[in-house]
Amino acid sequence: MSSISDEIKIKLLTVMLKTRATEEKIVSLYRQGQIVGGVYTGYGLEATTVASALTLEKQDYLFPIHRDLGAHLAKGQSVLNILLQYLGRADGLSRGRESGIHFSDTRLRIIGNVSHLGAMIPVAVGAALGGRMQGESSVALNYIGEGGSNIGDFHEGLNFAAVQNAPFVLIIENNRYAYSTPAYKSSRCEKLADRAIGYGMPGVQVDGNDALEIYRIVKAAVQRAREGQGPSLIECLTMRMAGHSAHDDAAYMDKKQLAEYARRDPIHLLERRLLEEKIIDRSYLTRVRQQVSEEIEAAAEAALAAPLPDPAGVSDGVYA
Ligand SMILES: Cc1ncc(C[n+]2csc(CCOP(=O)(O)OP(=O)(O)O)c2C)c(N)n1
Repeated sequence: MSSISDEIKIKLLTVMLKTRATEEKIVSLYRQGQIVGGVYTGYGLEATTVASALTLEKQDYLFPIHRDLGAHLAKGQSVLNILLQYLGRADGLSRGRESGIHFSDTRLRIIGNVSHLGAMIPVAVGAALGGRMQGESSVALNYIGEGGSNIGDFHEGLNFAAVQNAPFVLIIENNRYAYSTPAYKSSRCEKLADRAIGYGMPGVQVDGNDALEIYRIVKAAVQRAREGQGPSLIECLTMRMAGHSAHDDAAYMDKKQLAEYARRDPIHLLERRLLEEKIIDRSYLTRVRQQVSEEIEAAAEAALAAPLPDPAGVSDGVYA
């Protein structure tokens, strides 16, 4: 397999840093009462979401779920659009109709999720098939939590993808908890990736905190799909480093496991690798962190100053 260029490694780190800092800003705005509705962070999942989505080309479809801000940013979404969305502004991606979870951007081929976990898997397989029917060389990349992977749509979607040889890749974000339910209470599988055997497709388990390994594995699966060799299932083994959402204090989580994963923070792991490989130095790191922080502060200022939707248009875009 081809090696990862220095340029991609730096991009991985930059988008992961931007993801973490944007989510910290969103949580802070939520605590100030500026954001209403749920805030579901991907703390600890930055390698999984960013490294997987960064393998995509422009023509590919991204189907993220509720913890995948990193995937939105990796596919080219701006921090400003994300903040306009969370703040319910008129120029937000949902025109102020919704907060931070179910938003799309069809210009970037990002299709947001509905709340029903798993329900987007067959839809994403449909997009993969639709692309092929229209003669595109596109691939659809979709995500599901380890909890959501126990739902019927998971089975139907993957079986259909396999039978149709669809250009489709599904990532299971095994972050060990589905709300307060630990993974061992929702599945007896030793590895969730082994479920792929039942569908007749490749299934791989990967360290979900190792951005470079995820990039390699997902890139190969995406390439395979693009070349007409069918779908893949990839399980990223990682850890949700906060409660289910910003209103959840995570008191039920295993403190030892959290401490273990804190030592393996995906951003710190990648920083260390790039420093060791002398691709970056400490001053570069300080600079890039500063740039990210300035971009987020400027976006937050602009989004807070942007107008809310006009109440007169409340029924616009409502079908029934
Ligand atoms: C079909 C369905 N059942 C229940 C819920 C409520 N719910 C929302 S998120 C969540 C936990 C999901 O856990 P997991 O799939 O592991 O993803 P994670 O949140 O851990 O990333 C639940 C139960 C839902 N949205 N859809």
